[in-house]
Amino acid sequence: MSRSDELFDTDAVAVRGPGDRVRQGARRERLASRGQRGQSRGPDISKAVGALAVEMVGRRVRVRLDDGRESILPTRGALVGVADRVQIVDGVIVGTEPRRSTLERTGESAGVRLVASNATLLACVCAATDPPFRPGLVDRMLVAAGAGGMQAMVVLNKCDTGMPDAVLEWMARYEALGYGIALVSATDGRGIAELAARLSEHTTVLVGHSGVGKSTLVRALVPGADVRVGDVDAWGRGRHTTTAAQLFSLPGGGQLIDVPGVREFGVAHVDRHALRTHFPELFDLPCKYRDCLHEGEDGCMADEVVSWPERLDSYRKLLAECV
Ligand SMILES: Nc1nc2c(ncn2[C@@H]2O[C@H](COP(=O)(O)OP(=O)(O)O)[C@@H](O)[C@H]2O)c(=O)[nH]1
Ligand SMILES: [Mg+2]
Ligand SMILES: [Zn+2]
Repeated sequence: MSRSDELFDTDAVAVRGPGDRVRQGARRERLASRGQRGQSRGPDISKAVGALAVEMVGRRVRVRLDDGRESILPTRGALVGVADRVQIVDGVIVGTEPRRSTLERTGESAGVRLVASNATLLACVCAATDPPFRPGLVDRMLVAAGAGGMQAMVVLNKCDTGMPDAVLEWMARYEALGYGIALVSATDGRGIAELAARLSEHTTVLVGHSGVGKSTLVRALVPGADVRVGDVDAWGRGRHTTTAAQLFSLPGGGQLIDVPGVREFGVAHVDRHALRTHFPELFDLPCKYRDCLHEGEDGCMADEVVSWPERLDSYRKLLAECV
């Protein structure tokens, strides 16, 4: 499987490089500090206005103020994700409030990327055949959800085009592992009302391979939503894509974050000793050593106990990538 870095449809996502260096807004910050020569103070946070980040627009951020007004603002020294509560001083975003969750993925060359903030649920959206169902990609997203501090579910979209047994079997496995599942069609509407009810208590981030129908799902769940992500071509790349991520309010309650599709989802930022905690079937295995990493070492019981060898393969593959 290729791990080429063009993972997201657009590059317009916040980027955190090696050593946590905040690159986003770095140039702007340099320019700004040049213009401020002679001024010794940074932004006066006591004068900050709070707002909600609702869309990434290139390197700027659309924010919604508490009175409902919206504005597209630059950032200075702040790494912002959609659904962050931001602090604004003099028309510039200078900080974010503490997050309740952080969805991150590792890019091949650009370090760790912030996909979304403050989601309580990750909905991993898949299709059975177009594009093909990829359990390995699902597993990565479930790990990223667990590591970032949110619940996770798997949504099989495009059920109007058929539900192959092999895919239904995978969905049943995820359900048996304790993840929520939903079988839906964004185009004929099946399963959408039930899904909306389940999302009503959450800020949900929709993630999945390009072309699985995330944006179409947003339109089905939020009638009239102004989804700005364009069509996808045969390679799953967005055309006319001007936005990286967008937040929507669900009519029945809850919020939805649409992010551009991924072809890969790196989780190398996850601690390798914590990785097994994001695979429910690896809890409490009767291995010889309590801190067993389940690599099949002496006294490891994983190969005998775990029912789905594909999941164990998936775990070991990720383990090899993790720090
Ligand atoms: N048959 C079928 N096609 C769908 C469904 N949902 C989305 N599509 C189509 O799949 C393609 C990709 O959808 P899109 O929402 O752009 O995918 P995204 O890249 O995940 O945002 C579009 O041609 C959609 O019309 C569905 O439930 N059934
Ligand atoms: Mg989309
Ligand atoms: Zn073991």
